[in-house]
Amino acid sequence: MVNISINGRKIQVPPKTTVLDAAKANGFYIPTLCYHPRLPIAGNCRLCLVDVKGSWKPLTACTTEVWEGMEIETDTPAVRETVRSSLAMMREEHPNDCMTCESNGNCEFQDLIYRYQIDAQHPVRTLLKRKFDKTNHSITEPCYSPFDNSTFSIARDMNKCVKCGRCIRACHHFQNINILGFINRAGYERVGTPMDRPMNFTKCVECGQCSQVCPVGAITERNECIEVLRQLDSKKKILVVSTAPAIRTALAEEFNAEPDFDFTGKMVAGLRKLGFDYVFDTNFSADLTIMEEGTELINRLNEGGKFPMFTSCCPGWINMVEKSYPELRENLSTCKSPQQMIGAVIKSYFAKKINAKPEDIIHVSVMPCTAKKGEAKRPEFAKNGVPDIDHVITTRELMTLLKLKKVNPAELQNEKYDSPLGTGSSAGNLFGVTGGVMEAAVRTAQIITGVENPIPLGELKAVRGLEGIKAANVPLKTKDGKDVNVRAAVVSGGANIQKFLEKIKNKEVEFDFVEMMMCPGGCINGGGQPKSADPSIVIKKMERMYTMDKQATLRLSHENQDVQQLYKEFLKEPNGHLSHELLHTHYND
Ligand code: HC1
Ligand code: SF4
Repeated sequence: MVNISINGRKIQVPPKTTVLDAAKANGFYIPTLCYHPRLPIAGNCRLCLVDVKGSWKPLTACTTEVWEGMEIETDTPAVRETVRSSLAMMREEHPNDCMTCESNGNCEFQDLIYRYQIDAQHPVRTLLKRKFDKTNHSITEPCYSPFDNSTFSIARDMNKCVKCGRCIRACHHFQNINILGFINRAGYERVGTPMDRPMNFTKCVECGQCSQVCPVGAITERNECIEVLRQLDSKKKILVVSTAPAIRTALAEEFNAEPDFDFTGKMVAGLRKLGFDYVFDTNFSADLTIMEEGTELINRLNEGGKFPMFTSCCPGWINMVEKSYPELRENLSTCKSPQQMIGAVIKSYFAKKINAKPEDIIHVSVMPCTAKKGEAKRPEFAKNGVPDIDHVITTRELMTLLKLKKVNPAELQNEKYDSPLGTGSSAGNLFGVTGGVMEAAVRTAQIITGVENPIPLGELKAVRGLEGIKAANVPLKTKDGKDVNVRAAVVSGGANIQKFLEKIKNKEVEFDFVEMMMCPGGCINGGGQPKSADPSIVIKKMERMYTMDKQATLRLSHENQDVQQLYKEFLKEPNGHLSHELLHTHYND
């Protein structure tokens, strides 16, 4: 251990601890902006300065490791004034539109401005970009377009950017897609895309990991709260909401529920209180996906087809294939994602059941993901101009709606989902965590193909956990009763996906069935989830998922009675004619 003192208090910390970590672990406050517990250190905002005895200048706490006998002061007048002047400079460039900013009340920069009492001293400057006139003289004029709404998923307002660089590191470190970087120089430096193109003209997959770590409101999801509020208030249409697997665990964390408390009933009650007429479960259509995708896999094994077969429920992954790996399109399962399956079923089967026209129904899908917004807007997911999903809101937007309408789900009694699309198995719920789609598929496929000793529930441990690339061998049977060994893999996070595909391309590894999720850890860590400074939040959500599975009575997708009823009354059989029309899709050039 290393002996140090902070503000006169003697403490011991392990060697190689940074001053910032030592201070945090012992309850001392040091301001930060570019630091994020899940990202590599950058040390570029210069806010975490501390005075260290013997050093002629203040040091950045996030980049400095402790040494024996180090004497640290975190709040000297000099440190305080330096932090204040850095903040004042940033404040000078920041717009004054907190009242309408999506991050109002949940903004790290706003918190710092309050804490250090930085008044607006000067008029706010608009973002500047150096241009050259015909005589090649440098002139300066307002930036051509600081806003980028070019995708349906992500909004960027570079006027609000504080240049912390977190988004750049997230896009690089988690996804290795590298869409964002600092462009221009000196006073004109800002975050931009390659060639300063709008995001939809880049290889951005719309995962939203950049928005997850943005400390202000510079990168956010394309917010649809206003449209949803309008629908809720006007009550002109039949309002249906469906909830993704990873929403209930996220809300449980946001409302500090006990680790083994299932928050689903309270979430359903909260959504009814907001004004939705029907509350359905995307876990239902995750089970439906298992029926369709499992059948597709078994058909490919029996009749031949492209291998490895890749799952198709993650829209970030689909964007990545279409933009960067078009040669893999035929390897993708043709199944729509559970979001789009429930969308199609609501506007057909359910609409018929309640004698409504598809256009009379407004379907809002609550997702932990920003790319789901873009997915819902694909032209192939609309019929006669009526979209299967009308609005996708992220968990963050749902939190905003609950706050605006003063609904606190934690205070409500548990309520049940509506029928007939409200039953979901815990296998379907596992879709929300990396490895979960594989686990659910294996459970059902082993039973349906008649494997003698199926892996006991919860024992397919090789696909559990937060590792980026996982593999397992899964025994299945072909239709003529032959034993086959399916080589399964599970990959999450864009950086891992790229490494994995490189290995496949070089024939270093071979697989038959692969689950792909763009966000590291899967949807529990989606780009639309609430921002959190707790680095263990993903582990907590994952453990909740597994606990919910252990506690559930319905743990197999094919035993879902609502799914069985849908086939009996409407679809007839998995991969049948109507299923193909409603539940399967194609991929774009
Ligand atoms: Fe997901 Fe999925 S699990 S993609 O991670 O297949 O977003 O939660 O809803 O569609 O079911 C996300 C989560 C989600 C779909 C399902
Ligand atoms: Fe990168 Fe994802 Fe952000 Fe696009 S949405 S810039 S891919 S982190």
